[in-house]
Amino acid sequence: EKSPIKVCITGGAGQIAYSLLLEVASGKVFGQDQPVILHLLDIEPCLEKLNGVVMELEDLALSLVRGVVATADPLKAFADVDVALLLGAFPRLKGMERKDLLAKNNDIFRTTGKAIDQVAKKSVKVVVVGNPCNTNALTCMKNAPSIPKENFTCLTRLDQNRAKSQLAAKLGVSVSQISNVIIWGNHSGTQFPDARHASVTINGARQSLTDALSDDAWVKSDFISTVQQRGAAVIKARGLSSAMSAAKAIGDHARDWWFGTKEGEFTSMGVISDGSYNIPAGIIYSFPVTIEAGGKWSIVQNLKQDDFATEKMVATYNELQEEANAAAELAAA
Ligand code: NAX
Repeated sequence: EKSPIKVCITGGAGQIAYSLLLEVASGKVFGQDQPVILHLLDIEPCLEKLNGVVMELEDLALSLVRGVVATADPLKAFADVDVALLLGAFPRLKGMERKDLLAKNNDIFRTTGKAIDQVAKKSVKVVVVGNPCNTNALTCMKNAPSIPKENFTCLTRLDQNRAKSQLAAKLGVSVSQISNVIIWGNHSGTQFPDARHASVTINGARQSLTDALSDDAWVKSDFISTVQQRGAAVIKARGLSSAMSAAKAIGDHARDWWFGTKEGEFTSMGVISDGSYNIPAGIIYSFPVTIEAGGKWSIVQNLKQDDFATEKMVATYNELQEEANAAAELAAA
C-alpha cells in the first residue's frame, strides 16, 4: 500500500473547502489507492466551525483518510505537506476597494509563504485559489525562497471549465469532445479565454473547434465576455461566489499536476512567466501547459498569435504587473 500524502487545505471552514474535501477524501484527485492525511487551516474565530467539518469528515467513513489535523497555526498546518491548496483569504467586503483587498491578502500570503518555506516539503505543490489569486501566488512564492518557483501555481481551471462548457453548449456536443481551450493571464475580468487553438472530436475525427463552429464573431466577443463575467453572474444569482464548481476545478488542476496531462492535450494554470509569448518574466500568468507525470510542467510554445490575441494578452498582463507593483510596494513598506 502507498504511504499517505499530506494535503493542506486553508480556509478549511469555508464554502469551497466544504465541497473540495469530499473530492480529495474520496480519492478523485490523488487516486483511489492513495491514502491522505488532511491538514485544515482556518483562523481562530472559525475553529469551532472547522471542528464541525472534521466531525463530518469522520462521518464520511472513508478508508483513504488516515488522519485529520485542524488548526489555526500555519506552522502546524503546513508541516511536511506534499500539497497545499490555498483557499483561505480575506473576502471582498461591500465598499472595499481592490487595493484594500490586495493589501489584506498580501499580509495573509506573506505569512503563508514564510510558513511553507519553513516547514513544508521542499517538493510541495502549491495551488493558490484565494483572490487576487495570481498575485497572492506571487507573494507566496517570493516569501518561500527555499521552494522552487515552479511549485507555485494559481487556479484558472474554473475559467477554463466555464469556457469549455460554453463551447460544448454552442456546438451541441459533450464537454468530453472538446480539448485545448486556453485561459491567458489574470483570474479576473481581463482574462483572455481563447478558443482558437481548441479542438473538437466529432465521430472520432479531431478538428479545429473554430472551423467546426464557424462563428468567429461569437468566439471573439460574447464567448469571451460570458466567461470573463461568469463569476459575477453566479454571485448575482446565488448570492454567494462559485463553490461547487470551484472545488471541482481545484480537483482537476491538482489531479493534472499530480498525474500529468493527456497526450496531445494541454491545460491552463497560473505559473511563473519566463518571457514566453512576450509576457515579461516574473509574474504569475495563466498559460497553456503540458505536465509530465510527477508534476514537471512546460508552457506550450509556438501557438500562433495575431493582433487580436496580442492585445488581449497584453491587457491582462498590464493588470497583473500593476498588482505585482502594488504587492512589491506593500512588501517594501
Ligand atoms: P469563504 O469566505 O467561504 O471561506 C474562506 C475561509 O478562509 C473562511 O473560513 C475564512 O475564515 C478563512 N480564512 C481567512 N483568512 C484566513 C487565513 N489567514 N488563514 C486561513 N484561513 C483563512 O470563501 P470561499 O467561497 O471558500 O472562497 C475562498 C477564496 O477563493 C476566496 O478568496 C474567493 O475569492 C476565491 N475564489 C477563487 C476562484 C478562482 O478561480 N481562483 C473561484 C472561486 C472563488 O471565488
